[in-house]
Amino acid sequence: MTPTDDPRGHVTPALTDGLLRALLDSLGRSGVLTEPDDVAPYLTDWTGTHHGRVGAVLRPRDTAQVSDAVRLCAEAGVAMVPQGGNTGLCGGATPDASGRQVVLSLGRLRRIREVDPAADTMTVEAGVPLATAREAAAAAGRLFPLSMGSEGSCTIGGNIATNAGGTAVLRYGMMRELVLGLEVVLPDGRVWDGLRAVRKDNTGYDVKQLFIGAEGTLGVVTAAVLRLFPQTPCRATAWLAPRDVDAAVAILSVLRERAAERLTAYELVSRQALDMVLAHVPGTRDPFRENHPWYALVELGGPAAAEDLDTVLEASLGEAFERDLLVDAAVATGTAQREALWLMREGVSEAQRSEGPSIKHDVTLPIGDLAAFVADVGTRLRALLPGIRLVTYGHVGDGNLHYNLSGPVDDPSALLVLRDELTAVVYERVAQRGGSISAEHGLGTTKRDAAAALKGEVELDVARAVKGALDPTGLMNPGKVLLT
Ligand code: FAD
Ligand code: 2HG
Ligand code: ZN
Repeated sequence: MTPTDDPRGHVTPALTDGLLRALLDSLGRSGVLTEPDDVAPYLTDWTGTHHGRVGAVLRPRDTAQVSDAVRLCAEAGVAMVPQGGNTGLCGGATPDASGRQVVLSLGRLRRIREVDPAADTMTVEAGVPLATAREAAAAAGRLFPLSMGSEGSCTIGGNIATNAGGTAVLRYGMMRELVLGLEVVLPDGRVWDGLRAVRKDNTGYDVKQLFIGAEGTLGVVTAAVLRLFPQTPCRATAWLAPRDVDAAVAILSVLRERAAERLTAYELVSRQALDMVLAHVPGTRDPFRENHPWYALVELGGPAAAEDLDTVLEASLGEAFERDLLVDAAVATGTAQREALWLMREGVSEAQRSEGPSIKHDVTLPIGDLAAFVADVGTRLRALLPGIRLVTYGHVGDGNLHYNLSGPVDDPSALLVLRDELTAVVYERVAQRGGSISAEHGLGTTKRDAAAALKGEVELDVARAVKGALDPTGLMNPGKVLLT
């Protein structure tokens, strides 16, 4: 045995011929990939910055095969990296560089097991893409509200493992609030059938919550019971130019007061972010004649019989203009315009990726602190790296900013030289205000150590105790979330 690149120097054996034969017997030829071309798509993340190697990629078809694969790997001492759609932004689904781990892809667990519109629940397997789950709910006349730019590729299992957020959290909450029950393969291969579909269940520890947001470090999610909601076929959507970030926050209060639970999304986009979208995302066009420093996307949604949403939106925007919070507004008049406005928001990640290296910060702060954060931190970052591009956007209604950085246009790579200094400025301010350095993307490897530094020993002890109890040999996604 030779050491892996596990930061603690843990030693894991390579895949033996015997293990590979046993895996082939259980999963079949299409369930075990070893050829370089076949495994390549599983080895690099969406950002293109995390790369790994593997002994094999395992592609079980159902829960029984996941259980077999996990048991066989656990008995052989081989570390496993669960992977769904591979859209995660923190390196959590990428294997290490040793070539001794396996990726356990859930991509073939794609069954919608049941949709129960009367009970407002849906039971789906982990590899179902989020968009497919939403479509299945819609076909039954219901809404599964989780929504994000990656929904065509990310999976329900990945959404659960990362406790994903997205653009509808304001109204429906994060994935944690949308899960009623789980089926999980534990690190020793046993299956926990916790597919309960009831809303009230106070029978001791809420075990499912341990696996939500654990980023595959405690077990493999194979299926889930999800909550459904009434559909919101009526929408009113507008692209706003608030006077500044404080005004954007004040407009949110106006919208909350007037639209109440019909407010489904409230997103912020800086001019820098919009410039990148307009440059790289086909079909986007600035609806305003003049440039503004900040934009907000607002959407109200409700059932067909609801009071006219347009009227509520217009009244809210009218008040915002009167109070001098709003400089300009464009209200979508139909589906095509609505989709065009959403593209300007959801295209930012892709557009920024086209502009070279970036540093992603996914922070939450008390919402009243956002304006001061943006002003102060921006000044300090510009002093450290003149020409730095602050690609600020995100779910302002949740106090969650994607405070992303790109390097100067004439030297984009200069950013990475100063990565630690720039990040320290952001994290220092987040810590001062009691915020979080990962609002919705998780920790993976990129934020693992920074999060540990911000947490006290007591909290870390609790986390290590949970990990040690469920995964005593440390083979389930080692090195992610926390070092044991
Ligand atoms: P992967 O990337 O495959 O895995 C992510 C983590 O979950 C890894 O640690 C992996 O080991 C673990 N995992 C995956 N499946 C399982 C399983 N079945 N059991 C146990 N562990 C598992 N995120 C947001 O929260 N909000 C957004 O608005 C948002 N927008 C995005 C937009 C774009 C363009 C992109 C590229 C990403 C975006 N993301 C967003 C991030 C990402 O899509 C989410 O984190 C998503 O939940 C990851 O799902 P996945 O299936 O791709 O998981
Ligand atoms: C979003 O809200 C996503 O668009 C992606 O969470 C953020 O790419 C990012 O940094
Ligand atoms: Zn986001």
